[in-house]
Amino acid sequence: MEQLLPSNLGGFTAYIALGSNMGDREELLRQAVERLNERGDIEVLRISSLYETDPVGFTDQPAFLNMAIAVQTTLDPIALLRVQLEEERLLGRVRDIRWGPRTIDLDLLLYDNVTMDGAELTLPHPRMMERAFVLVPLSDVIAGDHPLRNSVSTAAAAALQEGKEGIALWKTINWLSGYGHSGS
Ligand code: X6L
Ligand code: MG
Ligand code: MG
Repeated sequence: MEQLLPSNLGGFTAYIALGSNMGDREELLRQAVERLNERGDIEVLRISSLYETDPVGFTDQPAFLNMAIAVQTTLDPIALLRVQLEEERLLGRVRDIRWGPRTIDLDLLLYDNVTMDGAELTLPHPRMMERAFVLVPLSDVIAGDHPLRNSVSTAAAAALQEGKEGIALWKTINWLSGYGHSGS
C-alpha cells in the first residue's frame, strides 16, 4: 500500500470555516477535520485555534465553537462543497430551523482565486467579511501571501478589539500530529 504524501496532492488551496453548537462540539470539529484529511483528494494544511463565540443571526441557542482550516484539494469548488455537505450529514446535521443549532457546519469561504455566483455556491463566501466568528479563525490560517490576508487580519483584529463580538479563545490545538501528517 502506497502512502500518498501531502506534497504529492497538488491542486488548489481552499479555506473552510467550521462551527458546532450541539453535542460534543470539540469532538465533532475534530472528527470533521480528520475525516476530510483522510480523503485522498483533500489534505488539511493548517488548523486555527478554537474559539467560543456568541450565536448571531438566531441568538437563542447555545454558544458555538468556531474554527477554520486551510486545505489543499484536487476537487473543484462544487465537488468540495458537496463533500462538505455530505460530511455534515454523516456527522448528524439535521437542517430544520434556519440559522438554528447544528452538530457541525462546514462553509467554503475561499477557493484559490475563484470568484463565482451560482445557485449552489458563491465565492468568496458573500458574508465572510461581516462575521467575526469567521474572520478571527481565518486570520490564523490564511496564507501570508493571500490577496485577502491584510483585510481579513485587520477586520479580525478590529472585531476582537471592539470586544462586543462575543469571541473568546477556547484552546489551541495540534490535531494534525497523530493522524499521519508528516509535519516536516
Ligand atoms: C442580522 C441578520 C444579523 C442575520 C446577522 C448572521 C444570520 C450570521 C446568520 C444575521 C446572521 C448567520 C453561527 C452563528 C450561525 C456560527 C456563531 C449565520 C448562520 N452560525 N453564530 N450563527 N457561529 N457564533 O457558526 O452565520 S447561523
Ligand atoms: Mg455557517
Ligand atoms: Mg453552512
